[in-house]
Amino acid sequence: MTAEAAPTTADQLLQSVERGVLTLTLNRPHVLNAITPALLDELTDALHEAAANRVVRAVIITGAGRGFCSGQDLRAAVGEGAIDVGAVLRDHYAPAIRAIRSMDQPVIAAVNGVAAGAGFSLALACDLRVAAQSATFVQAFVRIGLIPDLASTYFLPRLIGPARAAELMMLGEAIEAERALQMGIVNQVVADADLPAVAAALAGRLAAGPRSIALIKRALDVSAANDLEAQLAVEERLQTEATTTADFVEGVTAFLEKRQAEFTGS
Ligand code: T3D
Repeated sequence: MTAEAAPTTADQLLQSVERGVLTLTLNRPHVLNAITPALLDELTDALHEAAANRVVRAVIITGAGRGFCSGQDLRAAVGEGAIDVGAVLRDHYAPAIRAIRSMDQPVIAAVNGVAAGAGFSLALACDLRVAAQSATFVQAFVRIGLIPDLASTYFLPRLIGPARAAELMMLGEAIEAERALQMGIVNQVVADADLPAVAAALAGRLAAGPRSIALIKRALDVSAANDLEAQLAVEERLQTEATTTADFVEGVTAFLEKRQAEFTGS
């Protein structure tokens, strides 16, 4: 298959595991990795499998070719005729977002090119975002008369504030990776050629980290909806859990022995 040929449904999501890092590559490069219900179902299944796999300690989501993800496949959407969009979102798209947020392992979006519409949302649902210099971000929904979905209206205002979120969503203008960095949408911008290695190194660091990374993810996820008292209670519960882990014992022991800790994620 050439890089631009339409992949069969069997290879629209590529998977590889190396040193505890699962890389999931959206593989529909001929449409800049536009998503379909079938692709999102595969992504959700892969994330659920990873969540239950102790070998996988971090996940990278990226795109094949020059795009990260151009959002809903508009050709497929039109071709399907009178589709029940609500059902598609509920049954095929929302589960992928829930899978990312509910799994213990941290998920990194390695944004290799344009992230448009639901592709932007997908990146926002991840824990960390690393972008290639040439990547662009566009809340494309309004351009075609839609509202942002796949939880963009949840994640983006929390990440950058309601005013900036409204600007991006209502105007639908593309922003460059550097602007996304300034706004706090991405954690890091790197040279295009360096993106795979930088994302792999970051994921590798997380994969070698302690069990408490999963607990930090849980604490951060609930913090936006909690008041101070509720969040103090969450910390009390999760910190108690952290102190029961083998990694806590290893972390303290390594400190006292003046050596590098070797965490197992347990
Ligand atoms: O229906 C529902 O379920 C509701 C849910 C909606 C969620 C959404 O995500 S709505 C938003 C959908 N996405 C968009 O509106 C973005 C559409 N794409 C673009 O605006 C542009 O393609 C980009 C800004 C992303 C990139 O522009 P550019 O100039 O770099 O590339 P291009 O030439 O426009 O695209 C390259 C090819 O990919 C082209 O195909 P061709 O002409 O070479 O055969 C283009 O048609 C195709 N492509 C890009 N995006 C999509 C797409 N094909 C289908 N669906 C797409 N989303």
